[in-house]
Amino acid sequence: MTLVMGILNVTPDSFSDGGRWNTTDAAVAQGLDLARDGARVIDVGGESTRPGADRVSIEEEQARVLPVVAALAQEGLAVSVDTMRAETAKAAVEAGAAIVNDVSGGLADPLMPHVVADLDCDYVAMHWRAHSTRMDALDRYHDVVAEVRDELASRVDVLQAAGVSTERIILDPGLGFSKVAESNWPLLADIAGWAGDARVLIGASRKRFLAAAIQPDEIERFGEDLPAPPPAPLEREHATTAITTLCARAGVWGVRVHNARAAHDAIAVVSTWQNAAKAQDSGA
Ligand code: PMM
Repeated sequence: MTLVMGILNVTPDSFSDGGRWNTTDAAVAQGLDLARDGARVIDVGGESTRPGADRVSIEEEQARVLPVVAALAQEGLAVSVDTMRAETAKAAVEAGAAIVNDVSGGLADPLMPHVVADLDCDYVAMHWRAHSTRMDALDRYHDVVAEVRDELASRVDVLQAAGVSTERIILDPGLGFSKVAESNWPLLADIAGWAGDARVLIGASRKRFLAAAIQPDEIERFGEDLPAPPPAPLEREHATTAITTLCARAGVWGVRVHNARAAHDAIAVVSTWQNAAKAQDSGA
């Protein structure tokens, strides 16, 4: 069954939840709430990756994430650490994290594959081309599905060469990272094929590319047809749940979401439906 990874951004500036869980106590409370709502993994990040975001120092990143990782692990929760830095990954695993979620797939820090190889953890390799300040300049593809697959496959080669075992690697197409809105849909449409070969994680929650799909053409106000404003992050929640439902049906390993309860329920419905279908098939 598809697993829910709950997003816990301990940052002042993430696009959807920035600033809400800015202190250790607030972040830990939110992590516990996510788990109560059905998240099986809590993904703790201390550096925003929204387009245009500047990097934070390693000291600041670690001060944000390590106490939260340690507290949640102590509560018995499975924790992943959302970091591009090998040193932070190592410190977080030592504090109890079970997964390193590296949005750069090891590109941002050349030490990452070697450090992860020596740690007892899983590793999310996401498709990525550049840091937030440059990623929108690198969003051109001839064939987005083939290029993302190839670029990720070469990251897997590097990880394997450093000694990370294949079973430890989880793949993520990196929705919204160096991708215009339309580039994300062929990747999603192809996801069942990926999910057949490897564990796949999908992070679509409240992202901008969803806004374009659900945007009404116009709204009527005071008897006039006006262009509708683009749906804000919180207004993308139902679209996120639709993506979760389709991901569950496609057999993806996990979805990274802000609203764990919505994802949990969508996945439970898919699973119950699929079990009924299987029972019908075996009875036929
Ligand atoms: N997206 C964000 C951050 N971390 N990690 C993975 N593996 N996949 C993603 O798609 C991903 C990520 C950016 O979204 P956020 O600001 O809501 O955390």
